[in-house]
Amino acid sequence: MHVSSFPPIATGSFEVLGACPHDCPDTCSLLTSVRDGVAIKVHGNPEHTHTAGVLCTKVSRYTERSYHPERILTPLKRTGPKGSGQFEAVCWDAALSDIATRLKGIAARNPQAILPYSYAGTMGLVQGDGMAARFFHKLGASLLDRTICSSAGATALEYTLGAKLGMKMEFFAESDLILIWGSNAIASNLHFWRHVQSAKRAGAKIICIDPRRTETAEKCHQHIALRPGTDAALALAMMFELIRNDWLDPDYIAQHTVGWEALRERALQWSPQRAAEVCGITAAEIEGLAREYGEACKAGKSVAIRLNYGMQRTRGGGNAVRAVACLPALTGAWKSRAGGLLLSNSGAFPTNKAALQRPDLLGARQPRTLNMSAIGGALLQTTSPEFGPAVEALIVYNSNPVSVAPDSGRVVQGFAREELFTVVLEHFQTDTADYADYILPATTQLEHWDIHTTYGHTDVVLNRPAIAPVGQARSNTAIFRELAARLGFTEPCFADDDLTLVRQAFGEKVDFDELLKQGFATMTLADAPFAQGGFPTPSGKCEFFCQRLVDLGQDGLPDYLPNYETAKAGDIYPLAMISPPARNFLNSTFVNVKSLRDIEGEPLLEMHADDAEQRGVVSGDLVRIFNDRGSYRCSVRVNQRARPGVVNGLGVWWRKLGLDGSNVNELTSERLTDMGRAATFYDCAVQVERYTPAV
Ligand SMILES: Nc1nc2c(c(=O)[nH]1)N[C@H]1C(S)=C(S)[C@@H](COP(=O)(O)OP(=O)(O)OC[C@H]3O[C@@H](n4cnc5c(=O)[nH]c(N)nc54)[C@H](O)[C@@H]3O)O[C@H]1N2
Ligand SMILES: Nc1nc2c(c(=O)[nH]1)N[C@H]1C(S)=C(S)[C@@H](COP(=O)(O)OP(=O)(O)OC[C@H]3O[C@@H](n4cnc5c(=O)[nH]c(N)nc54)[C@H](O)[C@@H]3O)O[C@H]1N2
Ligand SMILES: [Mo]
Repeated sequence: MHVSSFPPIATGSFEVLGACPHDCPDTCSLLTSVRDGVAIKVHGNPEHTHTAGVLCTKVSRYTERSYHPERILTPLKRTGPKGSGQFEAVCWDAALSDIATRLKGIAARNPQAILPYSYAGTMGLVQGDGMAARFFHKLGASLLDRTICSSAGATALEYTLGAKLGMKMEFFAESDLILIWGSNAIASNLHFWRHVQSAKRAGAKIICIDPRRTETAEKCHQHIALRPGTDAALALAMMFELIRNDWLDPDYIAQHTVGWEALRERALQWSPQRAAEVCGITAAEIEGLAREYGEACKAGKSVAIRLNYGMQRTRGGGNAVRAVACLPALTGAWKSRAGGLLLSNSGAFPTNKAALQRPDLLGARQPRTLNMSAIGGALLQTTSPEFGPAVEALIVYNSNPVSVAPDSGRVVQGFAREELFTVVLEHFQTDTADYADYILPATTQLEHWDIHTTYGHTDVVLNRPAIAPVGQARSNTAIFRELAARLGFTEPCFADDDLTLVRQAFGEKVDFDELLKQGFATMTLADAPFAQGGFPTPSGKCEFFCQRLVDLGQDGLPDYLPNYETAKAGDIYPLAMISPPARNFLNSTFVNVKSLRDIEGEPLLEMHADDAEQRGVVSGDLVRIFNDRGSYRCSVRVNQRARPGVVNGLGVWWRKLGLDGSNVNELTSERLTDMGRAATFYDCAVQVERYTPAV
């Protein structure tokens, strides 16, 4: 039985329906078993088709995280130097009053000197940017460009298909051929993998395209281990082969696409031999891949591509996504519901962001926008006419930038500025919280209301609180409501409670009674969204050629853009480093949960035997990875997961739980992608040497 109540019931045993809050395409429907006010266990909801009663290892430990002995239980005020992690407990009233006074003083001079910093600690629309956005809009604070994860690919998809839309995840079970491209589904999209297994059992062929031989790659029929950042070259060479072998769908191209002649000309410059050089694979691999793809499409089979965000974290990430997203239109793969492509379906949700976030509270003001992927640089800027005022106050929630943002040497330097006033809303004393002037204890998903869209399946999922807040924790919304009151914001929207916010997220567009009853509501979306064309672009077609890009001074056609940092033998930094997710962490979340950290062991670099031999290192050795930005010490594992010339530094450890107080982002750069102004985490050249401790 699912009990709905707030505040949560303190006696008896029952199950509460919720939503997994994490940044993951799966957005599971959760059931929390509660006994006498204590959450005993979270399970996957068996009645939710996409969750199918199964949770990943991480989230099945959610109660361990919520009741963690190091959970922050009271507001904390800094007593030592920034970064030292020394704090004393203070009462809520003192903390909020002091914060309000500080913000008021800065806002009176220039509110743009205040910067909110948040990302996807929770994907909830309410604890994410419900009340917080209202608060910062009313204040007139700087806006944050949320680019740290997906904006290159998302922008590319919008330019090509018109929206973040694609195949439904469940139809991959019916596909005859699946390309898993830049995704480690077993680690980061587990519920999708189920559908791949069904397809495989029914005879489908599965091919993985990924520089790393991931747990997913090794379970596919074929793995193409290209160099990072070379996907556009591969896709263009596939087009070359599709053209040469007449595996195209001329009717679909004629009716539903724009720019075919120009794309054809571009693709014909990309022979498999040329692309093979760039990608570091053989021409035969490319020809074989194109043949599998082209012949299956030509034979009317269902041919699907699962893209994930792994392939858009390099300089040319946007162009790469555009190149791949052209393939299903060239072959007419969209005509089957089990064919086409899926990067994200987040465009399917009729979220009323304006009602939640109230940008109208800005009035006529147009604050500047600062890019979260270059936060180190932004914090180190002084006041200037181009930049505007130096950042004087930083309010961080749902994010751990000192761990996850690139070039952490600069990020740390920025956070360490003595005169910067920093408030961090957190569950734990993260690397970021160590630099706060105030840490405010936030509730976890078990303790607050929220409502979720997803970027995998197409259901809205509701989260009810299962237990009362732990310690003195308050929800993000409650904290921003309190601050709004103290700053004298009197608009009625600052009094909206969480359930009101939950309802505002979709208004009448979602049946709220259905949500309350079953915990989720399914969006209506065509099964084969582009079978008859109908792309939501300005032309109504799939835009191989995109005039909007030309208007921005960019190439209108997808092209291969080499990485900023192309590592070659003989260079000072001859290895390309990627830093994909560790399976048992969720970005930097869960790194402090001991049972999960024990599975990961220690910070790890995977290296190919050839590269290891040249450096005289063997598995288990400590190594120093370095480039001009910094250095990071970790343990090396010499294995087949790494291809020659590429090392895999699995992410994203807390700096203070690593071996030398740093993590992999010590090495990554603040440079941005071609589209979407996104981070280029996987465009990073390094050198590796055996670490010998000084005696
Ligand atoms: N367990 C776990 N699950 C997660 C996360 C996590 O940290 N841990 N993160 C979540 C988040 S924030 C996101 S955004 C999503 C998606 O998260 P993603 O970061 O897209 O994660 P993956 O699906 O692992 O895909 C990354 C894959 O891309 C590969 N890759 C790296 N560079 C390239 C390249 O240039 N080309 C190609 N073809 N492949 C490349 C990597 O080796 C890796 O296997 O997953 C979410 N799920
Ligand atoms: N090198 C490298 N760096 C990466 C990546 C990579 O692949 N390689 N991946 C990048 C990607 S894809 C992403 S999305 C970013 C993710 O970056 P972030 O969104 O910063 O993600 P997390 O590291 O999970 O940190 C989220 C924090 O929010 C807190 N939190 C969770 N729920 C709540 C809440 O309700 N209230 C408050 N106040 N806090 C809450 C958690 O305790 C946690 O510390 O990292 C990026 N960084
Ligand atoms: Mo992400």
